[in-house]
Amino acid sequence: MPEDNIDHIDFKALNKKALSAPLVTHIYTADPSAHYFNGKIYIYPSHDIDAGEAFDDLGSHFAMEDYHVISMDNIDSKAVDNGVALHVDDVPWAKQQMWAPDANEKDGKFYLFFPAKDYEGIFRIGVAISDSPTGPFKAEPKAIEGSFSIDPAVFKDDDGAYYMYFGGLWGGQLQRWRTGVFNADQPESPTAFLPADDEPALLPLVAKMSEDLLAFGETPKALEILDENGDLLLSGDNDRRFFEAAWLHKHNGKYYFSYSTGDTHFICYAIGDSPYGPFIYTGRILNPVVGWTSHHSVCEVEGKTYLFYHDSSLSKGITHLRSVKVAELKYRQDGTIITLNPY
Ligand code: FUB
Repeated sequence: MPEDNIDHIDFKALNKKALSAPLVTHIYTADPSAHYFNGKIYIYPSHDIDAGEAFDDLGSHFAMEDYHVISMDNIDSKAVDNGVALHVDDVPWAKQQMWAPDANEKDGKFYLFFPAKDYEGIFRIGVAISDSPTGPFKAEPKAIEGSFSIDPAVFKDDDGAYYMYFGGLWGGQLQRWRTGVFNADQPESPTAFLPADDEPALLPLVAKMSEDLLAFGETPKALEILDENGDLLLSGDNDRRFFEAAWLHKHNGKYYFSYSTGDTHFICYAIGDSPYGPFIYTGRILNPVVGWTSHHSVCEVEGKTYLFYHDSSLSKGITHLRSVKVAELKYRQDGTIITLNPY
């Protein structure tokens, strides 16, 4: 239910038939990256605010300044806001727009990975460290060397290797890096430099992380998402191609790469045999929510799988004021996922 339809929405009726309610209502939260650390659920969301920026297709209205970590003792318990975990003012290289983060744990330390625009207006990805899953986190002085674009998701594989998945179109600037250097031409255009509709779609990136999780351990590689014939999805295949919100999880030994299709508002998934892919497009996880963006994570808690997602129902459709929700996700025998309808 994209932004232009909200005039016709009866929010009372919609909220009644909603799959789930916002986990917290005292602040707006979005882009939930959920993890199960030491028997508790930790959610690393964006913290949405109304900074008075006008709506545009570059996402200038997403002018977030800090992160709060939300924790839950179990899936039915109250969600607790642990306060400010990191503020943009405490990140030396970042100027604005603290977008979708993720976190992970290694050897008792917790690492928050986050995108923000630097002082040249270029999205980079940074790391901040804490001894606690709820922070506060201390940011590294510089962004990850060679990082660009948005929406980092850091997956730990069973062999102990960590991989970062990232990238996002339009305001996420991925299309500006096609030649390997940032293209600053036509700064107001969200769609300049995208491939033509009949060309392969832009791909998300993956890089194994260094041992200390503070750097890429290798040059990021493109993550191939193929159709049923083994061909790359096309740029004009807006219902299936990658747009933003990368996430990786494993189920029964298979790798599931999931993502948002952006302007068509689906959360889709593709399955592969390696953290590097290739991934075969398989289907939809979540149908469109109220609000323009859709962003999620998949987290296993005590033998059940949950989809953490967001919508703009609490703010009555204001696209940059979103709320994090959770619902159980179920697989069929063949490993495909049963699509959720949010209302
Ligand atoms: O929250 C800002 C941006 O909106 C995220 O980085 C995207 O994934 C979209 O949800």
